[in-house]
Amino acid sequence: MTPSSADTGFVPTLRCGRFELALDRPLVMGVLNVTEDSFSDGGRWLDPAAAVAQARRMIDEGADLIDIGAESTRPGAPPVPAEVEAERLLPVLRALADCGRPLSVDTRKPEVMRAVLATGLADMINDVAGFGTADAVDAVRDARAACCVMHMQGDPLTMQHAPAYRDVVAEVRRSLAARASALQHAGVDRARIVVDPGIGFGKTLEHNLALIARLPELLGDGLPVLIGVSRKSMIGAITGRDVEHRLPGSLAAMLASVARGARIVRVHDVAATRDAIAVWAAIDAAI
Ligand code: HH2
Repeated sequence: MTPSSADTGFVPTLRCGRFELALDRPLVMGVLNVTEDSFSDGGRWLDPAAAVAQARRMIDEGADLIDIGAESTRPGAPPVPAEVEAERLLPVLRALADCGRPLSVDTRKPEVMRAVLATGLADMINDVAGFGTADAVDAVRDARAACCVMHMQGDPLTMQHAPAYRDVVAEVRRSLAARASALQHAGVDRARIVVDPGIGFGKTLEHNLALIARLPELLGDGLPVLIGVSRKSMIGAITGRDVEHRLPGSLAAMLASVARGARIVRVHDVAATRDAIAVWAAIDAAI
């Protein structure tokens, strides 16, 4: 069951750059990694023409948004210089200007945020570091883009060394609420903010499972929740499957999240995700 807006008090629409997104059904965000080394598809979409074709394929399959990233955040990933990141992102953004879907940019560097926002084509900034610096907040405050505030303990180089929490759900919730209020304090409209518990970012399998199982607690602050479980190592840990064979497990975790109130799901396999949500929604509507 999806908690209604009356139950949770969250904002039913998201202001997202050139778009206003109704959050009355789960939205599918297709992942486009313009990288050499992403954990599941590194190198496949590094060529701008291949990246644009993949984005258009995901749109044909029913993606509601496209999330474009040019730096892998898998555990241990080496940082990509800001200029390289921007050089990878800008041609793809420009080529997708007329694609009819909001374009999200997955970056944690304020200079990259500024470069993509200057084009007017970045409808969301997805910061896996959760806008934790004054510079990142400053980069987005006067824009129209939505802000996805993700929780990460540590940074990608070291985050999986020994993640530790007393109560992971309470701590993630508190941290996301604090970052969201810092953004609002700086002038970002609340209707531009989504939060994400950051599955796999400085978390053990048990932490990830608790965050999904207790996702309704994250809705308590009234902000829409985005979640990414697609192909992640938690799916591999449970099923024993390598990264190419994690779709069934990913769909199960995605549906468990949607059933607990997630409003945007970040996925690599758009068509399969749309089908799974359609079946879940049909059953949910029959109650
Ligand atoms: N996961 C990844 C990257 N960005 N952003 C948000 N908001 N939530 C997530 O769960 C999330 C994210 C990791 O997945 P992927 O982009 O496929 O891999 P890589 O970081 O190796 O490029």
